[in-house]
Amino acid sequence: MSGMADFDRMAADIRNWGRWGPNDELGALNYLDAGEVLRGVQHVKTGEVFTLQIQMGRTEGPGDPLWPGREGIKRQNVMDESTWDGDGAPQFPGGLHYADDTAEIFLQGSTQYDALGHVWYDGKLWNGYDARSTVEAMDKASVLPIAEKGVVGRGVLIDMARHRGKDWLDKGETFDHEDLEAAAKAQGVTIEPHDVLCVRTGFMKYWYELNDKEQFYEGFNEPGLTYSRELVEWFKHREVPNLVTDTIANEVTYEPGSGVALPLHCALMRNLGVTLTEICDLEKLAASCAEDGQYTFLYAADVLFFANKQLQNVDPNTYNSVWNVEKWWFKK
Ligand code: UVW
Repeated sequence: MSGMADFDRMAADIRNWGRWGPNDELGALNYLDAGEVLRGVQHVKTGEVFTLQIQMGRTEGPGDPLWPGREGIKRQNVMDESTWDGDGAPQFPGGLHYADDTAEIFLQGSTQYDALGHVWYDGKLWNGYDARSTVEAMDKASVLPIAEKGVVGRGVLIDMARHRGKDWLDKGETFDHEDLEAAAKAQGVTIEPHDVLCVRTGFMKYWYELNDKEQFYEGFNEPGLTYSRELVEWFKHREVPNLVTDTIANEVTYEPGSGVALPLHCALMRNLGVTLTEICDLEKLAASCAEDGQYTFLYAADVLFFANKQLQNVDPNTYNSVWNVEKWWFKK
């Protein structure tokens, strides 16, 4: 494989375009129907809740992990108690004061759902939409349909780092569907059709514990899943709706054979309609799964309800345990 043209030839026939009609903007999230929500609920056993979103806008330590070229959040207070030090502050009957702040942020600069139209090649997005539909605002396959639907179903965690006896995988370290199956077997769990597939590499732990941006970005090449025709077929036949990881881009950055960057963004997102959720904190969830041996849970994510724009921050939560089902909330 020498480039995207060859890649296209190899994967062109493994597509879900048209499967949910010519106007579809949800792709494989269509698999997550009401029955799948109820299937997920069956895996709530203890009522523990794990927030998978990383903290945004950290100023201490290495800050927030970002894809190279993106900038961190710029937050500023526009109203606080000092606003009332001078004249001109708003006055309310009863003397109310309040604080407000604004933020300028790359919406890809924290835990995020990629809109299905986020990545493309050859002038076509998911379902065959014209790539020109992304100009200025994303008219097709934006994050809006994902926010309108919400993402709820059975989640399964595959802890690849733990499976390999490591705190985190190395830069450029790869694994594939067979490794996922082997890790699942070792964990005593089965990856079932329509599972929200969460994969821990430990790379977010590495980011925070290394606490050295220069070293982190040197030879930037995240660990992760790597492209093969068989792997793409596996995702298609397993009908995976959503891939969730603790890396910035959910796959090894450069496919080792060809050097092609992020081929799975194309093969899974653009061609199969698999939604990608990136920069998640899977540490506490993984520790809990290892402790009680339960690697399945109810997964629920609320995606920012933006008008037809790109890809947004989210707050994906998992619920791992029973009777307190009424405690789970889902906001969109
Ligand atoms: C790119 O868009 C390059 O990566 P990500 O999907 O991680 O935001």
